[in-house]
Amino acid sequence: MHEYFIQNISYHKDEVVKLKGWVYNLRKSGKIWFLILRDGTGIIQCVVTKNDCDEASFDLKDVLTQESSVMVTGKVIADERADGGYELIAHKVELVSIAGEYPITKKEHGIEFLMDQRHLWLRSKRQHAIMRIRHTIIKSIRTFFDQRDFTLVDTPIFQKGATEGTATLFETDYFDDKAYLTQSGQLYAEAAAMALGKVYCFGPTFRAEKSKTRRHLTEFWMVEPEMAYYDLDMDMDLAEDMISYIVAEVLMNRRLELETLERDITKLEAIQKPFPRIHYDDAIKLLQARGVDVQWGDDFGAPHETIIGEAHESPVMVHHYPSAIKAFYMKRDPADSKYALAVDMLAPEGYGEIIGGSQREDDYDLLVERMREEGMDPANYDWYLDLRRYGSVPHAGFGLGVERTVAWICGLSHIREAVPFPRTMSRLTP
Ligand code: NSS
Repeated sequence: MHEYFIQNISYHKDEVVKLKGWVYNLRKSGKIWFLILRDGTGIIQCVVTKNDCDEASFDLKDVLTQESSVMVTGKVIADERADGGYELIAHKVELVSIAGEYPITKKEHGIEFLMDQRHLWLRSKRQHAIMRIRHTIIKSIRTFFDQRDFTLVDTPIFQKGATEGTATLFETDYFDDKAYLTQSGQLYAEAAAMALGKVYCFGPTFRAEKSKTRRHLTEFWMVEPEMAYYDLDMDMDLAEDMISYIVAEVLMNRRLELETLERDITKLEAIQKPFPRIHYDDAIKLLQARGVDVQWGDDFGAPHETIIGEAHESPVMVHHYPSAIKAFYMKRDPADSKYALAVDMLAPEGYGEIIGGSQREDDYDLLVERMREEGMDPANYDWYLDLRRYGSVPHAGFGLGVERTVAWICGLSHIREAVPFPRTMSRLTP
């Protein structure tokens, strides 16, 4: 069986091929009509005339509607004027299914309407481009880790406790017990790193975010590498290498899609290693110098991250945050325990935090002390504490939010377009 796709059409110049897809648009002018066909890989113009095709095919012009499904057999012709450089001289058009009046038209629609129609909106050029870039980002993340001998370890979605604070936990019944949807696979990835050295988990994570912002989803995808015998500097090196690799892969493989999105490609090309590494204290000074009302010890919000990120062309890594504002599992700096060996990577152009990571607290007593400070019961984390009882080693890792990365690389103004079917505080459908 041979299948033909629009994206590979240049290999079939002057051949007769059969394309299967949907009517993207239709233009009629008397003895000739044009069927703009999309097949999921691309869009091509099919020229339909009485000379080249049978009468039944020609007459479909009065029947076909936007998004009707059709199969078109015809000859591939190179034509410089055509979008993509090729068009199809149709010999036969076969109707598969006629589409009812399509809700999404050329006129401007409001965002809530489009979100309600998300299952159909995905067929648009713009959403198609975003989904293909998302695919390339995910694929390049996997390739990056696979090439470095990381083992993929899948972590559970039902969990007994919090990793990133109790405020954003989603609770669910679990037979006679309660369970929470995972906020992060990290604690399990740490266990796996003690077994396999270098691992990563990659899956959906859930947070009951009550804030409606352009950066928050309640369900998002995260990749979390975790490495035995890594310190904070090695962790930052890896994060920087990974982001450079992702951006390079998208630039190499998804130019057309970036152009469809009218992305300023020079901004992505400007991303070069080494990324700036800024101590938290210096980030505070930078903000204060710009007139921001912020004190040592404050956590950064979106406006702060935007200002720090906009000061540089490449993503910025802010490290050594005060341990009081960071998670219990982060190692305190042995040189000065008011700092955590933590890092956040902030994307340029105001996109804010895309990565959160740290060296982990590998000392049993200090870890228990931090848990108590956070009001956690160490008994609930006994299995996790075993990792410090049996051959504890320095180790580090980070988490990259996939949708924030997609939003930044695609240049989207809101995270909701970065995932096929977004989940937010106010959206559970479609
Ligand atoms: O909370 S994080 O900063 N860190 C962790 O979850 C660690 N346990 C990761 C690790 O070290 N293994 O979240 C990591 C990233 C963050 O930088 C964002 O890019 C993304 O996850 N993130 C989100 N994306 C979309 N929506 C929401 N609500 C969200 N929260 C975090």
